[in-house]
Amino acid sequence: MLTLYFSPGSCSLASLIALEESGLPFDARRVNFAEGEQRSEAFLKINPKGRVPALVTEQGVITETPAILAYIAAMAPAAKLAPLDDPFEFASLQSFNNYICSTVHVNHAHGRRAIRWADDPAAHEAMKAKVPQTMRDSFTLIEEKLFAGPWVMGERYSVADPYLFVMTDWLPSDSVDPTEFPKAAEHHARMLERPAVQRALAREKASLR
Ligand SMILES: N[C@@H](CCC(=O)N[C@@H](CS)C(=O)NCC(=O)O)C(=O)O
Repeated sequence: MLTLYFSPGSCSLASLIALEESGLPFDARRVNFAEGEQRSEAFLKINPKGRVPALVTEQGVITETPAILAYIAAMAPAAKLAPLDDPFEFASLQSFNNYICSTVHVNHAHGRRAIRWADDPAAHEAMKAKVPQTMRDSFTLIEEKLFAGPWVMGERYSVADPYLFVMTDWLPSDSVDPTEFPKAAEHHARMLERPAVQRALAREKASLR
């Protein structure tokens, strides 16, 4: 049985949606950020990075969203969540997901976690002030060059879609209006209609009760 450690509203939602799409049996456990549980001794034994998502498998723990998403797709080939049999297409999917992980998510983190990169409060403010621009730059690239449509990779839905969904979901909190990016905004609305997305959001909500 797989166990996903997650926190509502965080990037772990992409992995939660992918698990819901996959049909794999899994358990989901909330890590309570408000209480700093991600830095607790017990959680650091699961993920020494002190972050979610972390996916516990029978072989060990997987961290980093692109790795978790690729693993879920590979473990559930019938769900067709990745082009597993085409090396170029698979690398293209990984390229998109790694861009989100290394750049888009990091842009966003500069607004909330600037303390990771500097000690000077003025530097924190400067990093925060830059977030709308860096998010806009990334979404312009996605909208104009990376998003094939109707799904991220084209005709076939893949694990890139929940990942983009989460980033689009964050835009208002980064002071960016998602409607500036019509393809991403329409994709976000279409994602909300998927039963797997609704189940993942319901799980997040239930975990807060
Ligand atoms: N590169 C990692 C980033 C994971 C990450 O930064 N997760 C955030 C939530 S979106 C987190 O756990 N933050 C807790 C903290 O910084 O204390 C991934 O893509 O999985």
